[in-house]
Amino acid sequence: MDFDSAAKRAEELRAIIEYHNKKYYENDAPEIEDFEYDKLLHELIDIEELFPQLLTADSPTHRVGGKADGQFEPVVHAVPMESLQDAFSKEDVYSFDRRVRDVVSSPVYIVEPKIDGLSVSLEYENGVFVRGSTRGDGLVGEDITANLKTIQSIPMKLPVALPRIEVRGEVYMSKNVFMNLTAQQELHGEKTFKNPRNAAAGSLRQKNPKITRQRRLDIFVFNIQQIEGKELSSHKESLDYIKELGFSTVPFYTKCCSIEEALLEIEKIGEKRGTLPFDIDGAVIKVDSFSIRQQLGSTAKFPKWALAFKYPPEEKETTLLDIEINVGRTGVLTPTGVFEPTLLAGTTVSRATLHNQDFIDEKGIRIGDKVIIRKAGDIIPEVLSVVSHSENSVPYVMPEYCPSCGSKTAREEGEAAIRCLNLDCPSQLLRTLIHFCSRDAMDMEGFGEAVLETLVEKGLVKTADDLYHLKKEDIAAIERMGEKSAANLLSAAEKSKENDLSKLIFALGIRHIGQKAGKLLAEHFGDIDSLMNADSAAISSIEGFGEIMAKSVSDFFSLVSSRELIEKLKASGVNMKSKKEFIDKRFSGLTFVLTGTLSQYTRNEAGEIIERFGGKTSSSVSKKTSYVLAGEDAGSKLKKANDLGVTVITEDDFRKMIE
Ligand code: 0OX
Repeated sequence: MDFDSAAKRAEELRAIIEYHNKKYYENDAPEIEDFEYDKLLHELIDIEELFPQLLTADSPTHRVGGKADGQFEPVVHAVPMESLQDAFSKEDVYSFDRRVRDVVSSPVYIVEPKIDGLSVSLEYENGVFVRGSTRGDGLVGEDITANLKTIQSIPMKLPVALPRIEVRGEVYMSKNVFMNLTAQQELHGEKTFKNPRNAAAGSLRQKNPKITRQRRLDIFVFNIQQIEGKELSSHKESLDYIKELGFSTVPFYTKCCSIEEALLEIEKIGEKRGTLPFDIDGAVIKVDSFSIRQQLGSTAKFPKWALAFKYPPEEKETTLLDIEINVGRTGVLTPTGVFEPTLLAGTTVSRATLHNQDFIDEKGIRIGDKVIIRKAGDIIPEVLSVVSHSENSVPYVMPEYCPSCGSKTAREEGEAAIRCLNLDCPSQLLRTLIHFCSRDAMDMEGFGEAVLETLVEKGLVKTADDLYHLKKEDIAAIERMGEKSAANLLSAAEKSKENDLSKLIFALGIRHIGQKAGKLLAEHFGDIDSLMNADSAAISSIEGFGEIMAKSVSDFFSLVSSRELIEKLKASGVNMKSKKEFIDKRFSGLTFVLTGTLSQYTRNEAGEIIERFGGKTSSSVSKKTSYVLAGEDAGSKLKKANDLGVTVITEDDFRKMIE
């Protein structure tokens, strides 16, 4: 490479790396795999080594991590949290060993997995946890003590009251927790995290520790940064000691007496990789003896006594046999690639989402293609690229008609998704029911996906209301469902009738309306009728509601099918009122008489609204009557009101009074 092209490439690499740094460290939303990022960084390091005159003071190769972004209090690390030098080949490992052996003749190494999470420091004084912080740029991190306290495996008090100890570990989210979180987020139409590492990062940097607690993070501790009150002379000894203190230490750390042994251990960890319940992105080799570590010292960026061997993400070639279309709860058609089953990073992969038409077009994916697949963040399989098309193949186009109900599909402007517009589409029904019964919605225990699928297949459930009319014998007839389970389901359905209105609103699965919005609507309107009759402007006046949410609610209730469902649920005895005390008592001390035929409310409904606002209703008109609400064909009561000079109001007047 000549100087000019090296200079050009270095400039380009710096711009690309800075862009991805921002995405990774500050937005928790990386666009490329760590492995690809590392390769870019190493390409730049190589150029800077070859042409030192190209090195700039602000080169990303000088930085070890992200900048603290000021959301939390800064913490200056007493002992810098160094990063690790990366190795991508056996050759890199051998040259590390040679550098170590320049200083010591037969080094002992410890090999441990490199957990793919976020490095944190935990400080204890007199055996009590006093502060926890992120690594930040290695010198200054952020105080996240409150969030770290939600992690069960971090001891708040140590069995030995050491005057001072600071340990370093990696906070991670297990693959299982990540899958459940993703499923929940998808169900609620929320944005999902790309991988467990990003989910852990997003959860750890929450301003509200309650959210962090729900995310069930965990930690592996792998280093003592500083300690007073105990002498330790090696890494192995220190890991054994912190285990004794009650920390969850990095698993299967192994002593290796030569670099060959260390390489074998790295290979062993690599083989386990796909089957572990947490993500690892490599293995770390560390010199065991602290005195030799001291002799070796550090460069400006990393210790010379440790090396991170990075495993490449496993990639495999397979054949795309078919593209299946699933219709989601909101009617979105999602294409799923079906592959020749292939063993990849510990599990057999036969399906992967192809996201949408844009993704398919960008990659040029066609049925019959030879494709390269890999697991993003080692969990979710994805198509990386197309190797070749099969003979006579044609570009894939998403269906114009819904594969489930045959209705026309459409792509909304500015959206990547294609939707089925038919709200009664049966595919949407199952998703709708799963959501309706879920814990945060109507919380109907036992009505899981499999049970609901059978109930829908057998034609026993066509709307959410049918769940309240199931008969014990219908349920008991389902395979593996005994009388007892059937009884449990019926009682779960019965119990859910008492739920607060907010849960019902959320359960209806209105687009853009999550749990919190459901609560706000319930508290603001008090009952379902007031909400159903509210127009978009009244809804958007609620704090926290924008026009899109408001329109979504009014669109939903303008559909005959939605209103019918509400009426049916009402008739089945489902609670339609907010249990939160209604504080607006604008009709306090007023008495209303209702007469004639009302068109917008039943008499009962109007009466309930008046009472909720603190007013009273009476059946006869007197001088004490405050208002007569007169509908069509009002007779004697209207006349009496006029005779006594009592104010007569129309339904429209009434609507304005309660708005
Ligand atoms: C990990 C991990 C990270 C200690 C001193 C320099 C690097 N992600 O699992 N870092 C280290 O070592 C530090 N060890 C690990 N296992």
